Amino acid sequence: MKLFNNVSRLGACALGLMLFAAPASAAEFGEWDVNADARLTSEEFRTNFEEVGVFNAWDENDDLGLTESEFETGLGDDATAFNTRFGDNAFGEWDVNDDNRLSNDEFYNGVYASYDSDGDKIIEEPEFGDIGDDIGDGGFWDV
Ligand SMILES: [Ca+2]
Ligand SMILES: [Ca+2]
Ligand SMILES: [Ca+2]
Ligand SMILES: [Ca+2]
Repeated sequence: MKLFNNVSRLGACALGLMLFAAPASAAEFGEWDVNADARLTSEEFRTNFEEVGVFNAWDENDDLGLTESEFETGLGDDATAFNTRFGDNAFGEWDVNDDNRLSNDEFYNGVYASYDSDGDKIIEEPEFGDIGDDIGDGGFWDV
């Protein structure tokens, strides 16, 4: 019985260390997946990605639209990493109505579709892995 207690205490201790080791700022799939069904819908994605604050930070004149120039300024030095991930015409592809301006909806839908690499309208955990990296320190969504 004593041995069992010691073993379970060790287990709890290891679990505590693992939780402690996870960087607090990294985006966690489990936290974004509000209803815990292992699928991120576009609504779950948008709610959480809005909190990251990219769109508002990039929208310099606060008109709720991103011009190509605001978009490029927002990316800054991260443009190369961004283009490697999404191709060099993401702005054009996301601008669905071709008015050379990304609305809120166009931006979030475009970002969501870009991470949904198998195109099934759901972000699964493997697809989410890139989001965590991109939001983290030095990632292109690090605002
Ligand atoms: Ca979900
Ligand atoms: Ca703007
Ligand atoms: Ca547009
Ligand atoms: Ca998917």
